[in-house]
Amino acid sequence: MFKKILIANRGEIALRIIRTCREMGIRTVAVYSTADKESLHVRFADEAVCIGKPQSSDSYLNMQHIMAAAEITNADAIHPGYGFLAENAAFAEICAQYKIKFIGPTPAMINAMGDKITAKETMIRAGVPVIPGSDGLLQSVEEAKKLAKDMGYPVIIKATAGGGGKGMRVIWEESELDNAYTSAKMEAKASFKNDGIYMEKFVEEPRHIEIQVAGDQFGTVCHLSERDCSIQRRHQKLVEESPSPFMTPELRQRMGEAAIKAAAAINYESVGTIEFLVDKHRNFYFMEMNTRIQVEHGVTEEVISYDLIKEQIKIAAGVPISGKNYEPKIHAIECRINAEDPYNDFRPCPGKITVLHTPGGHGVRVDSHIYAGYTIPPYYDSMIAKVIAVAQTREEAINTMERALSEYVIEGVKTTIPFHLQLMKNEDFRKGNFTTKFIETFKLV
Ligand code: MV4
Repeated sequence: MFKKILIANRGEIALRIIRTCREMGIRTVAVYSTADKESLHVRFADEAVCIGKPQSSDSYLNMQHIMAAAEITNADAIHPGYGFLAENAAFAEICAQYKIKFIGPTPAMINAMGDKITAKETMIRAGVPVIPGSDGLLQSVEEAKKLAKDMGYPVIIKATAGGGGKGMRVIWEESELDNAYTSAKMEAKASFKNDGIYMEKFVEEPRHIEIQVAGDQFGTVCHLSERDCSIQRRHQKLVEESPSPFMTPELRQRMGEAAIKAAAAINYESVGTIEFLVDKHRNFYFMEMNTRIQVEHGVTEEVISYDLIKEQIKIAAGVPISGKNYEPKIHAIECRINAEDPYNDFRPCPGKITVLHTPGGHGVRVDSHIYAGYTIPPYYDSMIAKVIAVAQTREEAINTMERALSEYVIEGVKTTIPFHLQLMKNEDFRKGNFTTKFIETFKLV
């Protein structure tokens, strides 16, 4: 097992990793920017190294500084968390060169899933259902027009280097195609330095359901059931839950098998997630694979009572997994609390937290790095806490969440707590009657 892990991240996920390391008897090294000097991850780690100025590019994305910190502290592994360098194949490669274990998949696995067309082709070969569309990259607008006509509108154009909505265009009729083609290509080039785009049939009002998987260094792959992440706003997830209210035992069986096939197709090693779009007829299609631990991993941890960070560290250290699949017997729901003003287009609200009371009690887990007197810096993501409510049934979990949110006091900055409180009372939400379009029409009062 590793003796010392450097955590190349900040905020709640850095704390989350430090906590598991402590339980496993592994020493920890925090890295921090000058803006994060007073952060809890710096205090809770055994050692801490400043890696640069506040801008991410100068600190949490600065590979040279992070490797220097790992060298001087003698860390034998690096945990990247999520975001920042978590899906950066070049970083995983540099770790290998330094003989420091990157806690995650190999660079080849990251690349196999990072390029969406490559990923899709791999999935077709593995027998995982994908959304019908172009055979690889679009070569011309004429080709795009012909394909769209053949498939029938609406269609969607996506960037092969994309993900998370950048470079995406939905096209409802032929007259929109020229513009969409050109602007998607330009946006892809500007965002990813790769202007490759492809086309798919547009699936209307789908659900986003993802399957957590784990694979070890010996070829064993298992699934750890699903999370429903349909409640999103501008491709930012707001609420995640497990089990999905749309799930059936039969669908879970089929999606679980497909997720295992997907991960096994690239000999996946580490924990990861297969994202699926699910249409109203319960047809499901591979969308992308996240080759990292995700923000919402705690939902799965609660419903199957399983420490995913511990599993990820053990897999990286060469410990075999059992290979057993898990399914949820209880219900967990997570609300992401952001320092944003939900009454003002979710505008970020960095600043000092003057008063704080954190909820607790039966069935409540709060993963957060904030404290009274903490100043949220303006340089990073605005997520400041995740509240997870756990109960025997979905209805009870929502009731627990409502109770927990109503106890939560954060003064000094605006937060998304009022938004979540109203969402938990919404009739359609309570019925499990929602798709990825839900938030577009949800009105805050
Ligand atoms: C789609 C789609 C409908 N049809 N692809 C959004 C982000 C990127 N990962 C893919 N996305 C979508 N791809 C086809 N063929 C709808 C979306 C989509 C979406 C997906 C999941 C969760 C929220 C979403 C919000 C808008 C669009």
